[in-house]
Amino acid sequence: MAMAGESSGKKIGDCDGKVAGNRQRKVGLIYDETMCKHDTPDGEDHPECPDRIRVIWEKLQLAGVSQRCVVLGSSKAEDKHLQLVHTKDHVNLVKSISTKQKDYRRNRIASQLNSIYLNGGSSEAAYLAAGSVVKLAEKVAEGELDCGFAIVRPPGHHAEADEAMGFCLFNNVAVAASFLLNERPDLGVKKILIVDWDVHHGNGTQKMFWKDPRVLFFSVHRHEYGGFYPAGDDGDYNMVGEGPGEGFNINVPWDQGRCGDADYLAAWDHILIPVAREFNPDVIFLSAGFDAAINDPLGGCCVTPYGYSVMLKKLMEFAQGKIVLALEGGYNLDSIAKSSLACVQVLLEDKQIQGPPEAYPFESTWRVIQAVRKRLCTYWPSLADELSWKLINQKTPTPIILISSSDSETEDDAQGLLDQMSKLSIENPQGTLLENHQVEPASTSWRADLAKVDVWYASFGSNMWKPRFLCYIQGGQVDGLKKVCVGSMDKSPPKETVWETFPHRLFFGRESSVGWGVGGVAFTNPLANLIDQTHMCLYRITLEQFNDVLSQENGLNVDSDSPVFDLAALQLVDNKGSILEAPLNSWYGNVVCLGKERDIPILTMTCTLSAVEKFKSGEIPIRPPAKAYANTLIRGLVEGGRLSKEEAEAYIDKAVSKPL
Ligand code: Q9C
Ligand code: ZN
Repeated sequence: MAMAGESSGKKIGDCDGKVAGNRQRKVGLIYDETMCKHDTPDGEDHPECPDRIRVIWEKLQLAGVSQRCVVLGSSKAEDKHLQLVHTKDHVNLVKSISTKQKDYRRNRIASQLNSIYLNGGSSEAAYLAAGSVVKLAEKVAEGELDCGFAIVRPPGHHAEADEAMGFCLFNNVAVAASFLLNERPDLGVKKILIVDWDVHHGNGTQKMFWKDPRVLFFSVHRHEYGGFYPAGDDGDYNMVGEGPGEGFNINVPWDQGRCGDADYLAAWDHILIPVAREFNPDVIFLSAGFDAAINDPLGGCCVTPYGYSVMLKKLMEFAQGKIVLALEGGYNLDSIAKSSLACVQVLLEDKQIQGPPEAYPFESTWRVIQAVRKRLCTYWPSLADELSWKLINQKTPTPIILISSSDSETEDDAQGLLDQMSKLSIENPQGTLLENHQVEPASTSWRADLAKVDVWYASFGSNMWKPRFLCYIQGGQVDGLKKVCVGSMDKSPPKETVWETFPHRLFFGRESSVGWGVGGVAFTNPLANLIDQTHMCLYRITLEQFNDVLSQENGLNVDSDSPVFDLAALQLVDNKGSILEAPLNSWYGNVVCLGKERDIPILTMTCTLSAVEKFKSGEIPIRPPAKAYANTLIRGLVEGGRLSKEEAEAYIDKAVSKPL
């Protein structure tokens, strides 16, 4: 098209004297300290903090790259531009925040929103964030700049037409994309690709362009079957758009939280890049959150600055390199500064930075990529071919984080399980091959380390009865249980016991168990839901003790050289909604973090999601609990003061009779 063929940057003139075609690209940067005024009203710490944009700006200056860019002042968005994607009410609400005289009025508004704080600086920052992306986009579309990076906050991609959420007030990128399409038709921008690599799904952007074929929205994010923020089905790969927009919405939903460069680049090479080639955008927006970066406290993924630079480089092949980056999330200050620098160096076409050694995607990554390709291949023929067997065999086996069980012993042959585990090689995302039993040198020091960390062990089965749980700590046997426990190495009792209710489904299944005889044992659906409520008894114990409980439940020895569930595993699940699926056939191959209680993670153990499917299909039987087992649960609920005897019996009956 006409605009796209014109050379860019002619209005500003060559800044470094290189001839056109081989000249230094004009890279715009927008940063404004005013956006730091948006902060928590009470000075409380929050991951979405003012320093996020400061550290990025400082990094670019220290590295000497901002000096090679065109630095622009920020601009406030105009209401009519905001209203291209937001309702009038929403714009007015955000505007009104600064006029409120008192924090409590703002706090009231914020408390009705999902993951939002507000202070006196919030309105101005939100207007500047959106307006700055508009300004940068306009200059890039005009050709005054080649590309650019708007270092803005608050972020935008969760903000919906009529709703602020997920730290986002206005949807900065959506406002700017809509501005180009609707307010500046003279610039000839007819097709826009929005790439969202923030670790969270860009729900707001998706909805705003759901039926719009002019905007191809691509989001890659942690999804975990709807368990990761923003929870639900919106980020599913089946969400492809509607009406004229059908096929113009692409989600790549990771089902686990350890993805790194290899996984992201596989999504690029086998989904995004072929589609971008077919779509042939006039301009690209990048919702550049850096919370999939290695060491991000919310993301849990491990994309390196090198990974980001390669992903960006690949996008610059399209739209004549007209690409507008807008900061979204990213909460490790060091990681976001380094990742941002790597990206600006790509925009400047500096020499490619060095990366870590070649690694392979996870097996689950190939599964997701294949599902996405299949769902979208009618709209994008370049996705139609089956990926070659050779390609998808280049994979990292899913690391076995733990083999856990719930409150009842697993029926799997524990030694057989151990044998299988010892044969497996585990590769980490960086590609270093680790032999399973050499992951950690044989050591007894793990006990000392893990003894320093407390967790809440949330029991929903027989362990709710304290004497039964204490068997796992102090050793021994209780009524109805057909075996003796050895106890934990550290025999100190739980420091605290509290009861809580969680939105998960309790059910009973399997034919019989060694410990309790004929009848099912308790499981809880790893996924939360809005209807069900499961009572759980939380014991505050050390991570060392938690390991010993796990081992005993699995029939393993407690004097192992290495922990089953170590600090790294804790870090991986330390995020509400995280699920670790053990790829083996154990009954309770899944540890789920249910959230936190006074900043201490709450862990429970249950079956995998695939087992839930088998319970549903009848492949694994649903069975009422053995009598002795049910009595133990009831005693737990009654003696713990949680329910009356009648209530406890009714609670178990309901879990037994209600279909899954
Ligand atoms: N249970 C961005 O990265 N987490 N937003 C809230 C509540 C909110 C992230 C957890 C995460 C929002 C732009
Ligand atoms: Zn995010």
